[in-house]
Amino acid sequence: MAEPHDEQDKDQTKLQREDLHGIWAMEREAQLDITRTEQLAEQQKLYGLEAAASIKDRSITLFDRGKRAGGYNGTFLGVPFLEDMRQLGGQDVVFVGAPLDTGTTFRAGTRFGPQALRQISTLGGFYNTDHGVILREALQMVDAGDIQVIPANIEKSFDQIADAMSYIAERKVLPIVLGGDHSIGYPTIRGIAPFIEGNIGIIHFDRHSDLTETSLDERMHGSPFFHATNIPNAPATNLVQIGIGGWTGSKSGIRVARERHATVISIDDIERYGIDRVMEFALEVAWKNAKTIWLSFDIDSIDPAFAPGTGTPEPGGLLPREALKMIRLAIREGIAGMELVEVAPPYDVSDITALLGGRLIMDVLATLVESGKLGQQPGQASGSSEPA
Ligand SMILES: [Mn+2]
Repeated sequence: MAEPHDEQDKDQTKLQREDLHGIWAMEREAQLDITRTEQLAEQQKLYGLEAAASIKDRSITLFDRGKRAGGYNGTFLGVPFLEDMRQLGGQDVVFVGAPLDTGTTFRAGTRFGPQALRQISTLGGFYNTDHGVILREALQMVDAGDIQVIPANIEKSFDQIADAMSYIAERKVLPIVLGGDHSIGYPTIRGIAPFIEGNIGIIHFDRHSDLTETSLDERMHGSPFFHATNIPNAPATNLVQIGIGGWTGSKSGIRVARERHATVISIDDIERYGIDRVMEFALEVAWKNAKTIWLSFDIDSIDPAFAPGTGTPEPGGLLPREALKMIRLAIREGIAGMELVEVAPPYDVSDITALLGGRLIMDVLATLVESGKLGQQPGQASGSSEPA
């Protein structure tokens, strides 16, 4: 076969099919060696685990173990990347990305949320003066990389996320889910619910109620809690929604909240009664006859002046200091896990939204250590004789 760049290129004779470089490339494709690629794919299938039953292409894994595994920018806080998911178990915390924005109805971009959270998370260290905690000492943490979502199909993505969450719940490691739009709030709870012996209370920070059955004919990011509270052990009576209000919410969601007897706490309530009283009330509702709590934190619950990098910004939200104080109170009795959703890097400025999101996660972990709900408290490991 003639090389395409031979002297004969310059001839003015009629072109033949085999003169084309494109035709040469087609022939060449059949000769390419793919031994290493196939070996790697086999290893990725083992390490990434089997995909959900609804996924037809069985080369797809549950956890992404391809070239984007672990995010483009390293792991959350720089903790070890757990490449082989069969090794999950015995750790205190697993960070896992759900890079989905198929559930957004207007401004997409949250598929880049996990990597933005990971990248900026390494700005700080593991030590925090306010909590008096060194996270690396107190907790065994790994980053599982991202769940393999199916961007063209939200229901298959839900199946993947639910299966991944079940896998983590079964191994009793606390999941910290890096979103992703808020549609993931349904499959995360669906995945862990079967492993909770009793009811799950949901503490949900948001400017939007996210209780609409469908948007644009699908279960989107305004729908997670309609479907999550249909799960028998996640009743709406244990759902507390904090920060709801403004012009971007949905009327039908508020109707569902009323019909199902969910609890809605507005920004005005927080202003009027103060953070301590409101959170005491929220905990009472969320924990009533419940075994544990799921924390679902939408970054748009914080005012867009501080968190502009999000799909549905709504002016008048929480101040960062209020939010940090509120989540510390929200989780002091422990949690089954949390998700931090709706960080959309394309709209962010100086990474401040991702920074705040990561900071909320770190404060959750430090609070769990501080309150003795997770890991080792300072002094425990070394057998220090400080007074109890
Ligand atoms: Mn929201």
